[in-house]
Amino acid sequence: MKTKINPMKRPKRRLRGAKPALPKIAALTVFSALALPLCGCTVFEASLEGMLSPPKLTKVQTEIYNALTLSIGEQSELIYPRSGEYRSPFVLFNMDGEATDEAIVFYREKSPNSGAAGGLRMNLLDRRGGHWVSVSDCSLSGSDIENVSFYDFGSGINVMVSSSFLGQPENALSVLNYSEGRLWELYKTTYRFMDIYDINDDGYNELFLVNYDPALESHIASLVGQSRREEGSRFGLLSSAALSKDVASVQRLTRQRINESSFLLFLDYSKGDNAYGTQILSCFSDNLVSLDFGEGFARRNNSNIPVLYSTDIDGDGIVEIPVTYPMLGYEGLTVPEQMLQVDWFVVNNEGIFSVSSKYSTYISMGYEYIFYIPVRWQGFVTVQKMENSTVNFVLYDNNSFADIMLSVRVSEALPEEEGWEHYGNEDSKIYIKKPKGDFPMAFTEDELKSSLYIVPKRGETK
Ligand SMILES: [Ca+2]
Ligand SMILES: [Ca+2]
Ligand SMILES: [Ca+2]
Repeated sequence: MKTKINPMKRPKRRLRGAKPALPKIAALTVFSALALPLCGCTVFEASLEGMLSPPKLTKVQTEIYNALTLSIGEQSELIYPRSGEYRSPFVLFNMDGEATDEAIVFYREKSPNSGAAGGLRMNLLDRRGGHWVSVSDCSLSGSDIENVSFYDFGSGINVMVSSSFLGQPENALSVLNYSEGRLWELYKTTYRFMDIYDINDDGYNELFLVNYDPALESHIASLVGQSRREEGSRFGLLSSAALSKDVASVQRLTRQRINESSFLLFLDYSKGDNAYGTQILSCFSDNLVSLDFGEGFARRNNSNIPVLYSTDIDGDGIVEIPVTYPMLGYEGLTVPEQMLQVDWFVVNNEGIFSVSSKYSTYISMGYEYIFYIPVRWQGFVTVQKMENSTVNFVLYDNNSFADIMLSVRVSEALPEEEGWEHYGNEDSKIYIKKPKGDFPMAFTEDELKSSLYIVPKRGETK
């Protein structure tokens, strides 16, 4: 359910809990090495791994730690952010107009008076007269720091701190800046999905957040950023919109530019129970509006098809939205048994928004290729799954598989059986086999080239 902050434009998702337990042990070890009055047994509670390679604080970290304990005392535990670029309890970053770095330290109060709250806090230290001095301290929601990042949203550097609550789908977010010698909290919220992206192409990122509103029984999307509407620019909520009621969790955000100030946002989501959909929002002058297209672009997933997202599959700047249907002849089977056809829809923008189907395709299991089903095959040809990552495109006649039109195989080497030809460039793992003889539905070479598209490996361009 939970999605982490994406430091830059496109997601680099991290699995929750992927970080091993080492950092916490390390935190205790750091603490016990510096906090002398602790009883000796703490050291022996550390794992063997921790004892063999005790984390050493650098000179700067030691100076910062000493300045921190001067300010808050020693009854605290350093907290390691669980994901992202900054994984140390000591984060150094230049946050203001003055040229040297400031330090942020995350810690948890150990005082018995800290009550039911998580006791998470952050302390900001700056250099004064050649020494580190604690200048600001604030509490944070949640029980663990998930991610720390720095962004300029249009009015100087802000620090974003995400934290999680044990066993809850929400994360907390605080956006703060450091000016006039203290920390200011500019914005605070909870969220279930977040993406950070320059949604309106003004050169600065915005936050796109989704959270669940129990009163409305609906997920709400929010756009948060630097407002430039009035003379006094301000960081905060720009607009929000309720999403379709069947949103259970958000998977991914994709954007399409319409013109200078208008954009379409495609929010792929799970409805639960192996059903997926896409919510489209328009964003005009930073105003989010949910668009309703009735069916909601329903799709299923099974072991015969990769997970599909809204994406610009043909590189023309227009986002295509996937919708799945059982292939001819698979309608009566259960979803796990079905071969699925994927139709891709686009939004037409002619005064009012409407949608239309652009392509019908078969997508290979590992997303190695997209087969664009030619119009003259539609309604007549279906797909038969064979062994060795092979599928046959076959005529479907009288409720049964008939003539094979084309076979496509994904293979590291040329298949041993006769008739297979390599298809595509030299890196391609695609082999094809065409039927012998003349069929009315057979492909010409040109038709084949425009139908069978090899998906570039990651890192390659189209
Ligand atoms: Ca500075
Ligand atoms: Ca922007
Ligand atoms: Ca496209």
